[in-house]
Amino acid sequence: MPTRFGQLIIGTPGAGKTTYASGMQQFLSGLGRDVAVVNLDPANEEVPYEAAISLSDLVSLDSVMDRMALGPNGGLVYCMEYLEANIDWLLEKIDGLGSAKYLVFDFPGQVELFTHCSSVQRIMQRLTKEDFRLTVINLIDAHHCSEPSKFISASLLALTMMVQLEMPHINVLSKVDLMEQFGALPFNLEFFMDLQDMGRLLPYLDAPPARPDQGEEDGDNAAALEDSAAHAVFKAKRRRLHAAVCELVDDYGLVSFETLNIQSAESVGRLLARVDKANGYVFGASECASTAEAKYASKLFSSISSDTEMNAERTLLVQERYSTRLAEERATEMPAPMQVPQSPALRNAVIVGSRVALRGLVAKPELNGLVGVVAGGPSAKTGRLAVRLDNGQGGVQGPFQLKPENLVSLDGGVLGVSAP
Ligand SMILES: Nc1nc2c(ncn2[C@@H]2O[C@H](COP(=O)(O)OP(=O)(O)O)[C@@H](O)[C@H]2O)c(=O)[nH]1
Ligand SMILES: [Mg+2]
Repeated sequence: MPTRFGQLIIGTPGAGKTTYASGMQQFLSGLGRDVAVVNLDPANEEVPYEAAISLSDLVSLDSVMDRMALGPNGGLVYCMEYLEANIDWLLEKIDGLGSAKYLVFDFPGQVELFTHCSSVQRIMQRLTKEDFRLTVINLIDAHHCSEPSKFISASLLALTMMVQLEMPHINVLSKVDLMEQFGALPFNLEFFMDLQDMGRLLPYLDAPPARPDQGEEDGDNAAALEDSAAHAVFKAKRRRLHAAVCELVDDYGLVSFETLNIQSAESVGRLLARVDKANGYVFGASECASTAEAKYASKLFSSISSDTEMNAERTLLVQERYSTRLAEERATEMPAPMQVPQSPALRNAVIVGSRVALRGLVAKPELNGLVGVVAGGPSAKTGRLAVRLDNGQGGVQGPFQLKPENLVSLDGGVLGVSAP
């Protein structure tokens, strides 16, 4: 059998694993990649995707719970141990799917399976031994960002899973499209994605979530209400515990987060580009896009993957899209749209050759986030600039005629403004 590639989807219950498996299946099929979803959650009875293999065909959670007198969590641990003991069943089923399948494994959400019990780890190791190149996708509901203590514990959990599973691993904040509803976050999304210094969350542990620049008025009121001596002791201990956890996570320096809105093809494509890089995906024969739809999808994906390397850019775009309120508050810190110099002599000198990213396009939203080079302009008639976009394969597409306000300079600073 040739090397096979795929993703292992894990995360707490409700984080969006099954929805992700379904969305990723659709995206990959659109790309022309031959994909199969393996449902390893025996409690997942109704799934939105077509499962090529279901663990419930091997073992029934209900009968395990009945016969062994176990609750749902114990039952799931038993099912995973049973799968480990019968791993040949899984391998035969996978072999039966053919050699070129890209596999998406939808796991149960019970965290003890990934932190305390070793069966899942051994199942993953066995698959790796059989020449599967798999990346773990750990989904964490972005809602955790709105409460520092929840986020700190989710980060500790992510670290524990990374250390326990020893696989290529990507942590993902899911449902970022709902971020606006969580209220103001203590820090910008960038902070939660890069996670350079988690200890900065500690001052917000006892206060209701608030931005650093909003003062601590609300926190002071809450503290005044509850400031009994016993509560103060509890708070001090709780703070020390959280400080120790933050230090531990920071010391390992392993945890950072990608973001995901499963309804956005661009967001799914960005994540897939990361996964492909993590497991060294080699484009297979099935990847030849034959239909017009597949050609469009693969073009979009190749542009996204070429762009994924630009970390600052990635964070900026996600932040802009899902956290407009924060983005507005920090507008002064963000790169401004390009400004075109008035003098015709300066225009070409300053603008042509500049690297830019596209944003805010309404008629062609699929181009937002792509990067390219200004090839000419601005047109005397329309004021638009000609931009050639990277096609992700070392070539270019375009030129497209774009308004300066839809372009952000990637060369640093605001183009044109500094010109004499
Ligand atoms: N808004 C939004 N909802 C999502 C997203 N991903 C999943 N959900 C919803 O979250 C809920 C739980 O998802 P599910 O896939 O069953 O989670 P699982 O328990 O981890 O498999 C469902 O109602 C999904 O529709 C997302 O990216 N955005
Ligand atoms: Mg599920």
